[in-house]
This record gives sequence, structure tokens and C-alpha cells, in this order.
Amino acid sequence: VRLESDIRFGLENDEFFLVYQPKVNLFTNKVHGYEALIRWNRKGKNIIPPNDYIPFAEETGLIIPLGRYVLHEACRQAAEWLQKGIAFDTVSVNISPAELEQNDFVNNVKDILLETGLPPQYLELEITENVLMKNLNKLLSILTELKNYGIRIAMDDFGAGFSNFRYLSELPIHTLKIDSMFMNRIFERRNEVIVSSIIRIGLSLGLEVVAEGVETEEVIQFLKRHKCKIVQGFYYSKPLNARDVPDFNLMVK
Ligand code: G
Ligand code: G
Ligand code: MN
Ligand code: NA
Repeated sequence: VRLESDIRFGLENDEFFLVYQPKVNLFTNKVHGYEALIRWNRKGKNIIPPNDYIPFAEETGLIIPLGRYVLHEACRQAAEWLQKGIAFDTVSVNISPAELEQNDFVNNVKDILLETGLPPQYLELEITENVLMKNLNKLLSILTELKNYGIRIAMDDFGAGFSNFRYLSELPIHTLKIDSMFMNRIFERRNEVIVSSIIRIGLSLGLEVVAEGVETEEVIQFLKRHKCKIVQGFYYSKPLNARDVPDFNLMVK
């Protein structure tokens, strides 16, 4: 009850903000894009990690106003960066299953794009295997509508949950994000095989493959050898405050 009213209070009082973690193209060393991640400065006192309230927000339905805030703010910020000449290909936003299941989700996203002036091809929505909707056809039609409007879809945390190749087979996905759990254990033979195989499947399907949670040079070299182009992780950068993005964006390593 306390958490619920605190989240509502936070939304009304600008306690939520976004940080942006760069995704870098390994072969050009240029920024590919940014993943928007929510942060909550609760009562102005301390930053609460999303894992401490996103599941609760999903259960209580508060994820709907929270998600709308995230989507609007990420699109607004991305449009502002583009206008200032800060180059990137995509800004990605995490979408919870409950958000996708809203009847007017697609129209809400379109409205936000029109309102903020962000061209649809710059927006990528990250969904997880948890969107295993009871109705795969409904999910398919929502994602197809988004895709037809020019929005990209990423399968997030791939390999961590109930990884389902049926999703890769049937859903209109642009991007496959390999879960970070494998990255710091990549030199165990099994993980090496798993990661290189996921990369190969993704690339063969024509998907953009993103390695998440990359922290070391060794992993970078491994990914290069296996032609995984896009990397996200502490090796390049932790999630950044919006004001620090323009400087990072100039980085050429
Ligand atoms: O940024 P951090 O590592 O603390 O994120 C922890 C988890 O919270 C990740 O699984 C991430 O996908 C999720 N998360 C972060 N920001 C958002 C958001 O804006 N919406 C949703 N639905 N999940 C988010
Ligand atoms: O589930 P999702 O992929 O959306 O979560 C992204 C989260 O992963 C962010 O909260 C971010 O803080 C965290 N993260 C990003 N890069 C790294 C990394 O290199 N190592 C670890 N351990 N966590 C990371
Ligand atoms: Mn994500
Ligand atoms: Na992930």
C-alpha cells in the first residue's frame, strides 16, 4: 500500500527519470543506440532499483502509467538529441507484458511518436520471453502492427528464461539481445558454444544480435571472432544520465 502510493506520488512529482546505456558497434566503434532504463529517486532520498518495484507495478497495474512515462520521456529525449545532431540508430525501451496487452497499446505508441516528433524507425521496443501471451496470434498481430508502422522489436534477455525458438520463427523481430548471464562465463566451454550458436542463429535469420553485460576485452574479442556486431555493457559504459550522452556519443575508441 505504501509502495503503491509512493509510486503514484513519484509519478506526480518527477521522482522518476531515465538513464541511457550505450550500445556500441564493435566494428566501427560508433554508437549504435541507447537503452533507456528507469530510475526512481524515492522521496528525493535514494535511488530504488527497478527490480524492487517493477514486478510490483506489474501486479498492481501501475506499470501502465509508469510505462507511458518511460516511453514518452525516451521518445522526447531521443527526438531532442536528433534535433541537436547527436547521431544514433535506435533508442530502446523495455516493455512489460501488461503494457503490450492493453487494447490501445499500439495507438498509444503512435500518439507518443507523433507528439514527440520521433520518427518510428528510431524506436525499438524490448520484450522478453515473459510475453508468452495466452494468445500468440494476438501478440503476432500487435507486433506486426508496430513493425508496419516502422518500429523495431527486440527480444530481450534471450537465453535466460523459457527461450523459445518459436518466437524467432514466427514473430517479426529485428533484434536478438543475448542475456548478460552468459557473458562473464563465456570461457566455460558450454557457454562458449551456447553464445556462439545463438549469434549464428540470429545472424543467419538476418537479425541484429546484441551482446549484453559485456565487461571485458576478452569477451569483446570473442564476440568479434563470432561477428556479433553490437555490444552493451560496462566495458563501454554504465547507463548514463541524459546530460552525459552527447559527450559519450562523440567517443570513437
Ligand atoms: O537498469 P537495471 O539493471 O537496474 O534494470 C533491472 C531490470 O529492470 C532489467 O530487467 C530491466 O529490463 C528492467 N527495467 C529497467 N527499466 C525499465 C523500464 O523502463 N520498464 C520496464 N518494464 N522494465 C525496466
Ligand atoms: O534486463 P535488461 O537487459 O533490460 O537489463 C539491463 C540491466 O543490465 C541494466 O539495469 C544495467 O544496469 C545492467 N547492466 C548493463 N551492463 C552491464 C554489465 O556489463 N554487467 C552487469 N553485471 N550488468 C549490466
Ligand atoms: Mn532490456
Ligand atoms: Na537483458
